[in-house]
Amino acid sequence: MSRAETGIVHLGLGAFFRAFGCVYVADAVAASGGDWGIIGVSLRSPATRDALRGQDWAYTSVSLGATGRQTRRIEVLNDVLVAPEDPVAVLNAMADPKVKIVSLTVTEKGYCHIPATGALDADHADVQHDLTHDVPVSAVGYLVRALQMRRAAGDAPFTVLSCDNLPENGAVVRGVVLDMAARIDPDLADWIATEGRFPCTMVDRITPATTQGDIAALARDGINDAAPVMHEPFGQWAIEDNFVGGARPDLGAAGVELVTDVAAFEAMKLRMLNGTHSALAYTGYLAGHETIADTVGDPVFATYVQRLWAEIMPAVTAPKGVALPNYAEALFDRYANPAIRHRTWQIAMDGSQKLPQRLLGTLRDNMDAGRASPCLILAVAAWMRYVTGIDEAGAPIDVRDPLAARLRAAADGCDTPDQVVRALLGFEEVFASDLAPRLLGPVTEAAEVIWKNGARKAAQEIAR
Ligand code: CS2
Repeated sequence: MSRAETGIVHLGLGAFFRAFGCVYVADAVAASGGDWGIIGVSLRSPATRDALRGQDWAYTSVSLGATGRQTRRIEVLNDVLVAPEDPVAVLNAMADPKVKIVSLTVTEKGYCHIPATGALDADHADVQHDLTHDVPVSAVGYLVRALQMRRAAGDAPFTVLSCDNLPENGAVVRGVVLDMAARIDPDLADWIATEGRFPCTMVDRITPATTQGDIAALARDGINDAAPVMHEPFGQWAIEDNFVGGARPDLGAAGVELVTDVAAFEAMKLRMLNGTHSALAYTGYLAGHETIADTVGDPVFATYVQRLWAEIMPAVTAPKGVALPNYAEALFDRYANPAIRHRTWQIAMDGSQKLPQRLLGTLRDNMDAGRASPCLILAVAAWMRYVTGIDEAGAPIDVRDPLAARLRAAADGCDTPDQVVRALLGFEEVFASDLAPRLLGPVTEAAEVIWKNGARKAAQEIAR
């Protein structure tokens, strides 16, 4: 079968989008046709491009169930560009009027926003660069400059489809794009505001990073692929059906839920899945567990995560037709899937960008309603312990976070856990200024237990 012509440019071609969005688009094209081939863009490293080039951009998607695996060849990519090598090629691809959608998985920090507020971080070095150069470096800059080219050519804008784990991700990306555009050319910002479309989405598929061991295991079975993607069988994609000119693949035929309001799905997923993922990542890592499956295989954390859900559910409005306890039950089974080796260290990355939407919003709602949340509080304290950069055995932790150096420096200046808590609550990018004082007492109490007895014992004490 010949490949579909390109209709989508995707920014941030990591394992997640290849295991998720590409598979749905391939299914939609198989069901209903259309020119919805994808040009992938790596914003940093050439590794994926180098691995896929020799295999004509095709790769294997490996679905890992608890009782066996299924492999499938995905042939929906038409090219992979590496932005730092040839940024103009990326802009030209995005400006091509045949491209109707520019989708993004650039992780939370890729939006150059202030996590606690959602506004563009105008002091961000990449933003500063992009405001003064025609050839950008940030994803936001690429969107703005490519939209500027489309407007200058008299073409319609593309739909911007954020697929990152942010609440109202469409509104967030729209906000940062309009803010940057307004600083460059207010008329451009007006045009984008009127003509552009930024549907919100909820994306869900657990996709651990592919390891050399995964590649070798496939090769032993006769599948030679330099860049396969490994993922759980489950997948859920809810999208607000709001595209420029209605132009999109027949995603409904691929099982995507096209809805008028995605907010309830997003809030449920961010708080119940990503919130507990982060809580288990920090506590589990400190307790010496390598993966989420190992962590929930430990009875202490199996109880801890159930208690977390009990704290979170009152702060979640269920989307129509969903029963939250059933959703939690299904999540537990997904976490326990032994075939998915999702490292706590991987999920622990970029906590400063994740905490507000995953844990702190829920905590705020619970505090406002007078509900205690000791398990969520423990998760915040465990994050603080984690970003000190030293684990419970005294060994260094490789903390990956855009604020890692500043967090570490702040913690290094402290002698006691209560000082660490006070110092880290002072990071206003993470903790809104009205929230920090309310968290001080309970987080200090939890931190004292973690520092003294370790995260596992602390979880055991709370989640009895
Ligand atoms: C995880 C997510 O790495 C992380 O922070 O919580 O990537 C999670 O696996 C996905 O959102 C699941 O859909």
